[in-house]
Amino acid sequence: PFLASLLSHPTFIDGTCWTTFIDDTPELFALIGSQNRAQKLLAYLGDVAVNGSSIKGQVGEPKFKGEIIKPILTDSATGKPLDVSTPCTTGWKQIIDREGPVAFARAVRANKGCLIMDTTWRDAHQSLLATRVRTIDMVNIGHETSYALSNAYSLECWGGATFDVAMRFLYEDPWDRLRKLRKAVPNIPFQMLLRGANGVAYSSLPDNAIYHFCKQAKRYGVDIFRVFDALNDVDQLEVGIKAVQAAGGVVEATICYSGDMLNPKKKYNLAYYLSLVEKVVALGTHVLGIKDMAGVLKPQAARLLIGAIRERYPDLPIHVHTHDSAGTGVASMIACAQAGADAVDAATDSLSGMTSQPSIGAILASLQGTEYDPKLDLAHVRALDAYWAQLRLLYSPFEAGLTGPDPEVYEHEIPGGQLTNLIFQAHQLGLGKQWAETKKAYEAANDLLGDIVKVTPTSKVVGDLAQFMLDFPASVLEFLEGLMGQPYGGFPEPLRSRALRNRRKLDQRPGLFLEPLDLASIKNSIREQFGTATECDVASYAMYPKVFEDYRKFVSKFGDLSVLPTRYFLSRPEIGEEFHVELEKGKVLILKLLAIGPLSEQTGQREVFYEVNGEVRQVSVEDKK
Ligand code: 3PY
Ligand code: ZN
Repeated sequence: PFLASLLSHPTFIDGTCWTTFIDDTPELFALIGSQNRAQKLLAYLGDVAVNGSSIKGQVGEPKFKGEIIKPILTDSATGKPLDVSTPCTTGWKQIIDREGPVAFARAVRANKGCLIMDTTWRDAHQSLLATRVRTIDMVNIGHETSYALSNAYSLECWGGATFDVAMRFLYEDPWDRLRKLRKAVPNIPFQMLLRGANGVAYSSLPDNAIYHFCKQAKRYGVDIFRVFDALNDVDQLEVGIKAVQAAGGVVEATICYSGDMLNPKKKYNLAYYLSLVEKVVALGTHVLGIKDMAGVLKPQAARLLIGAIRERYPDLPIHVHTHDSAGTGVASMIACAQAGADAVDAATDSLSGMTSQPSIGAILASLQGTEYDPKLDLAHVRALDAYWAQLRLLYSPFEAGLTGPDPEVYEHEIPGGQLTNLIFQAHQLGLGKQWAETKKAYEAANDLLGDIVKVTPTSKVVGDLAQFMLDFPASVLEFLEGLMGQPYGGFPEPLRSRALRNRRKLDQRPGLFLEPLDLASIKNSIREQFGTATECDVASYAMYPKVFEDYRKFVSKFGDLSVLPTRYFLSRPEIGEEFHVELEKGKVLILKLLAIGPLSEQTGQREVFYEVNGEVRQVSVEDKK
């Protein structure tokens, strides 16, 4: 009967794709294996009840345990609650679907205000909550979102780290997420982050894999593909661009912004960016993306950069991405809008700020009534945020413990997502000092690598080198400090300065800087500790204080073992075996191992019996096995 109803179902006959079919017609599948699934679910719940969750990265319990209250959107025309039982069906996606990517780009450019991409479903939680927000929590607010953000440029909801994390830590299928979200929000363009020739992975894949991936992504719901390369390597970027073109998606080829364009001493200047834009445009992009992954695009630089691109390419839509790490995100996005950007990124207020995107409410309020007005209903956007405010607390076990903006990002340039991770690690280790050092090391590692563009995966390269530099082996640090003398030709620079950071540098023999030892007080201290002290002891101590102390403690406990034949020093005798030890001239012990007693459960010890010069003796020994 199942097969019969399946085959006669109109959607099936229709030829609608299989997976969507399963999703759209759950009633047919409800019974299959439902018992099996319940059993498995119970097994999971039982496990959580006894052992707690084993989701990686979870620290403690959620701060929010009540029922999540869903917001009610008010129809501004009637003042009545909006009916959200079905999703909103009008939005920018209609233009993409009906007229294609080129027409969409033209319409975006012709649009008067500055549009908003909402990052709440991707970058915001990737940057603040370790990418842990689950599909169900987005689906549950899907219909409301379709109304509140119906005039948004796009909803970023896929790609970046979400793909990996969904499977690895949340035990979810990212494709299933895409399909479910698509169903809940049919009207707003869905945007994903594609790491150029790396796809959503951390290094290059064969071209056919990228083409295949983009085809599926487009098919199951992605409309706009933000394609970047972590080194702004145009050849790498081209693979992604071509793959999206082949899939029929909107190409948002993206250049990554690094450093400080306003500083003439820095590597990446306006000419560099303009030449990149020229190449990207030549490859055929529908929209130009500017990706400020660390949040270092200062308002003044934004004005200059966007202004210059706008002047050269009056018809090219420009979409700017940023992170609010320094606290200047809102100001920068307003500057972008004023300089001619067509869309900027923002996140719901409760998941905005710091390493996430700037607050959508703040940007809307700032642009409201101006010629750049994004034309979103502020009351609806606030209502959505009431939901996310609860969710932020529900996901509190994944908070990184950020406490405020970090304008030092202008120096260390750590991308938003990575900054959160590094802070989290430092907090977990309880190392406030280490955190300051990590930032400095990151900066130094970037310089050593030639001041590269830093974003996944190159940001990890810099981060890993920085960790390594924090942990230079002691011998290397001592050598570089000058404690072993001066090498011919001097020390290697800039390695020396960067490795030593705040440590001193000796450029003469180290002895010149050492305080003389107080030999008499060393002798006293040895005598106090161990009863006797000779000048030789003092000399030993001066060379190896710790080793000397450990040696003397051992001797205090076991005596002088130098007289013990090596055979018995290294292994135990057989039971009954007799052997001799000459303690001093003429003073010989005749020893025989008699027995080893059973392990005492109470003390964890065993009694060992020896015959010493004809007498039975016993010692208690802790069994360390
Ligand atoms: C990613 O690649 O995941 C990023 O968010 C880069 O900014
Ligand atoms: Zn980002």
